[in-house]
Amino acid sequence: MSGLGLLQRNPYAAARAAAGALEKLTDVMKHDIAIVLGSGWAPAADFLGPPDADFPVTDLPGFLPPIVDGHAGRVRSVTVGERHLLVFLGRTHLYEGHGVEATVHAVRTAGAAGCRIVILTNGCGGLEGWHRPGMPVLIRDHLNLTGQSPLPPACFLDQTEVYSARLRALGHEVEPSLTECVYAQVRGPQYETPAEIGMIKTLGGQLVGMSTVLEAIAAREAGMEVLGLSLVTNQAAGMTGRPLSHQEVQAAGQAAAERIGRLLAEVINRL
Ligand code: 8IG
Repeated sequence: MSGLGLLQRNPYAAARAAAGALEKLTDVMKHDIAIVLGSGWAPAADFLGPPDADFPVTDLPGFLPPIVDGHAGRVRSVTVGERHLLVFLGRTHLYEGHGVEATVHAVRTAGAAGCRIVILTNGCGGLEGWHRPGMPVLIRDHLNLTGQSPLPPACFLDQTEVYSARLRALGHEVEPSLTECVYAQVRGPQYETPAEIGMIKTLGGQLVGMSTVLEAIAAREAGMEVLGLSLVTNQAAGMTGRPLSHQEVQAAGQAAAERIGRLLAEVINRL
């Protein structure tokens, strides 16, 4: 199904249309918690429980097929106790060039489907000396370095607590060793130069990646509570003396799959 014209003309109507299609495909009238699984996190989906429905995201109007990752581009509906989870395996990135509306369509669809909580996950580079590949980190706050916004003109959204303190506290309960960091979203698709990493550090960024921030803004606009979870898959450019490798990034995700899958499942159990 396409629906890409509507997405550009009226992204909120497009989200309602996608939520309508989701209801038909899943037979679930209202979902409760949305989870977006980014780089390295897709294998964690299996720890959330067996899906009641599992289909390509392109079965929903307004969604694009994935351009990276074999595993990605699917949607699951998973029932855990009384709650219906809406799980997106993979996401549309800003660097794909389809615009901000396409990058936040999953979050807006989740809001239109009834979700009041969204868990945004990603793989990222770590800027702190103590960051190691395979380390999960809670997002405390963000830097929007994309120069873009998903919001309509003159929508002066409050951003004093984008990443819910309540949900971060639950994360600490589940895993006391979790730290909190500031995540910076850049457009990509190129990784940073060492000079750009120096700039981001000076600005207060501790994690760098190509997702999450615009989605978190759209989620707050929709009134959802946001939990941000990053998986450090590599040390940021210039920190190791070696170039960044996409293979290394994927290997870190594979190695951490069980740990971060259990972490996600435990957090969801406490929501
Ligand atoms: I995974 O080091 C992953 N995504 N911008 N920089 C940026 N994005 C990333 C990185 C990184 N690692």
